[in-house]
Amino acid sequence: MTETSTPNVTYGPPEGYDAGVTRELVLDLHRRMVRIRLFEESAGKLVESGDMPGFLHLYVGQEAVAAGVMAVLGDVDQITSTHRGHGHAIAKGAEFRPMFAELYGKTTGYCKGRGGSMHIVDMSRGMLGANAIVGGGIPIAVGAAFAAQYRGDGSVAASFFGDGATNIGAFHESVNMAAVWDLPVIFVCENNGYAEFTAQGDHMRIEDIAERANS
Ligand SMILES: Cc1ncc(C[n+]2csc(CCOP(=O)(O)OP(=O)(O)O)c2C)c(N)n1
Ligand SMILES: [Mg+2]
Repeated sequence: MTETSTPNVTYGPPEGYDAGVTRELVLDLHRRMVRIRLFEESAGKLVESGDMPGFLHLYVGQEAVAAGVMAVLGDVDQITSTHRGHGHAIAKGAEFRPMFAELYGKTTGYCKGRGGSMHIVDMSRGMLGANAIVGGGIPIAVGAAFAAQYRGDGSVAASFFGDGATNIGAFHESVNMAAVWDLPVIFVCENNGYAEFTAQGDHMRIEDIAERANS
């Protein structure tokens, strides 16, 4: 019989390292991620079974991005999202019931059932909207950041978008205007390596997409 032994691995940061990450923050991040995963798995099964009408772009696997950003934003801060927007709404605090109602096209949904999966808005929490138009949320976030700067209330806007969206003209116009006007906007590129069915290497010539924000 072969003997197996558990390697002596120590988990966690090295001794003396303090990233300022508290137990409360870790639990908060975990809760946001688990809420997204639970929602997405349920929604996915409901569409597969034919119970829920329409089509969904799920956020499974990207939960940490929304959780990490939203954990440091408040209700006063605003976000714009993508066609894959359930996770952003949930991480910003959206409730499951009106989310599901929206996916079912019911009047009790966030947009009274008229928006559906790709247009969920929750203004009370600063979720300005998912967006079926790739890159469509980016200039909207710049507008929200301009409004925040004009009000002078110290709030920020964050825009989530995919690698593919950085090939859209509005992305380049938005980052340029935000830079020129020093706007309080955070651009969050969720690079999952694909724009629909096209691998990153086939739809752009650079590897590090952050380079696009340099100028
Ligand atoms: C302006 C526009 N062009 C094309 C499409 C079709 N489309 C839907 S999703 C998608 C790919 C988007 O890729 P990416 O931004 O990387 O987001 P991901 O789906 O990977 O999260 C495309 C081209 C669209 N919805 N809007
Ligand atoms: Mg992508």
